[in-house]
Amino acid sequence: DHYLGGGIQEESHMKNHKLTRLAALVFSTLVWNAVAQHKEGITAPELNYQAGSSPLANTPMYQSMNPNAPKMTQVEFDKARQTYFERCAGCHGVLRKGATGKPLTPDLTLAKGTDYLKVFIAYGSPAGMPNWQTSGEMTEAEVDMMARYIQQDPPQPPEWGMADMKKTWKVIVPPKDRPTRKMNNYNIANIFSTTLRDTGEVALIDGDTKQIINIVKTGYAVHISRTSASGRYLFVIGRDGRVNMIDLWMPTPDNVAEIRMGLEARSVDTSKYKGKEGDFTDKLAIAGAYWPPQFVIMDGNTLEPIKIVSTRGMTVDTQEYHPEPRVASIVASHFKPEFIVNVKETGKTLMVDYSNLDALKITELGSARYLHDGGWDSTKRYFMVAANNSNKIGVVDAKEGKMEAVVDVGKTPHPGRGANFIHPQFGPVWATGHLGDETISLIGTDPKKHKQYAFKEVAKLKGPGGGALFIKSHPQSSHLYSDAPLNPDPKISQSVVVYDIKNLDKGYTVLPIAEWAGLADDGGAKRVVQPEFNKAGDEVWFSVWSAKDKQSALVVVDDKTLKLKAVIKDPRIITPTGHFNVHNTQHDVY
Ligand code: DHE
Repeated sequence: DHYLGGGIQEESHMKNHKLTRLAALVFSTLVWNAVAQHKEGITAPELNYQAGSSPLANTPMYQSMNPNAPKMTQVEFDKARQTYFERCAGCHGVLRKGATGKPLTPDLTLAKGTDYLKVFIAYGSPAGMPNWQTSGEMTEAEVDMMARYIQQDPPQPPEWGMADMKKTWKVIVPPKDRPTRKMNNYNIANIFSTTLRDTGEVALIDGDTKQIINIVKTGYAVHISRTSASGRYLFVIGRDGRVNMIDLWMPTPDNVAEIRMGLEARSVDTSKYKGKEGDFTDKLAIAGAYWPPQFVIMDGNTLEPIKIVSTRGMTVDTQEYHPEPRVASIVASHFKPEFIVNVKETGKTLMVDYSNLDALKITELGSARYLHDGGWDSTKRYFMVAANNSNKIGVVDAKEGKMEAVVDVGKTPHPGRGANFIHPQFGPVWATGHLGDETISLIGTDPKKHKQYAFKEVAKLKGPGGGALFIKSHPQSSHLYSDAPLNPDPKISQSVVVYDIKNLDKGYTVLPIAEWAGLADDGGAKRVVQPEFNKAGDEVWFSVWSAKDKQSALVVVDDKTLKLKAVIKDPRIITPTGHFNVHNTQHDVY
């Protein structure tokens, strides 16, 4: 259970403590009300999202003792370190340099002292620090231990270089032994790769028949799947930095290569450029790590690591050194042989030219902190990336290699890859929902025919509440779907809203997805996550995500009628979260 996300963690930790749960609910509602109206501070959904457990909790680390820090026994230190990585690192950082949460380095904490820090940990703060003691999550003794721990020097997890990567690199089926043509009858362009988060697997599901084709072992707490440029290979990354490469041409699609490229990671993609500078279809893969802060470029056929690049460096605004700038979203440019690598803590977008890995050229663009997720506009020229702590969307022009604009949006934008559609008045727009408020921001993306609206927030739609993670549309659809799995109200987190693109003023329709799943009444959270279209663009798939020991499902909705089309239930579908349609992921259709 160490790797459960914040939201689900809340569910399983508290099931035996009804009172505690009530207190936590009251607290989250209070915090929500206190901060939702302001752009400062963090709301309960944001906290639930970011305070996920780090896989570094069990990694041996180098530790120096600070003679000025309060005494701790080795046992206390080890226990506190584990708690820190399970509960605190997501917000405060591995080296405690701060991100969503405040920096907690000894130069700051020693001056505050144990008593002050204990009050803060026990009671929390309106800016979003949880009340660990009064919510019943930590005892007074644990709070005291954590207050002493954060005055010690932060233990440093190990680096992970070429030799470590090579040791974990496996070519399960070498290219010469792989099929030379598709050896199955699946319509592979319509396969869905569904994350089974807590079993460390993906389910490959036939989008036509809705049958499970295979359950493939991957890294644990799998994060995303991406399709290679040809559509033949799937790349999957786990939170533990394990990359799996799945060949969809095999009689039963399965792993053909694997590597661990870091100790903690979230992003992977493959080269997509084909043009006058060469054909890089399926040639290279790239993965980005949270720890160590680095990305690696690999052979696209075998995952052999070729080039590792550190992201440590200066921040975009104050130009201070940051020792752990995590790699967030990565996309492959269609305009140039480039990967676009977004670095969280430095607030920089790196355009990595992969045409000559012996003379690597990187164009560094500064936008805002902390870069997270994003997607292309409909022309795939502009990459729209959320700078979540700054409440902004950075617009990267992949053709010209420059920052086109930085657009103010709502509180803590979280687009996933966002949604593109033609707005009746503003022309082509790209949309994002928000974790921190109930709005959906529409940004104009057509500088040619709709210049006055281009790269400005042209409208805000009102949704049911914050806690939104993913939004989706499709060129064949006239609907816009938005989830809110982290909203504290189960009525909202267990449903999605749909807007009629031609009639946006009419507001939204609610689809009770979790109810439609018809799951057992087992108290599971049943959070509805991530709308994803099939290849034809006439069906939308959703995960109904409950804890590991509860029933979950996938629900398929008919896009034209907005009626239930199918429910996929199977004992193997455990903690489904993201699901990625091969065709739409291959061609960046969203
Ligand atoms: Fe994600 C995308 C990081 C929690 C499901 N998530 C991403 C990306 C990053 C990221 C950097 C962009 C990858 C890219 O495009 O290359 N996610 C993080 C975190 O750091 C965070 C906040 C905490 C953590 O501990 O991991 C986090 N993410 C979650 C969840 O709790 C979610 C809902 C469930 C889960 O599986 O863990 C979740 N994240 C997703 C999904 C995507 C994603 C489904 C891909 C969206 C897409 O459409 O491409």
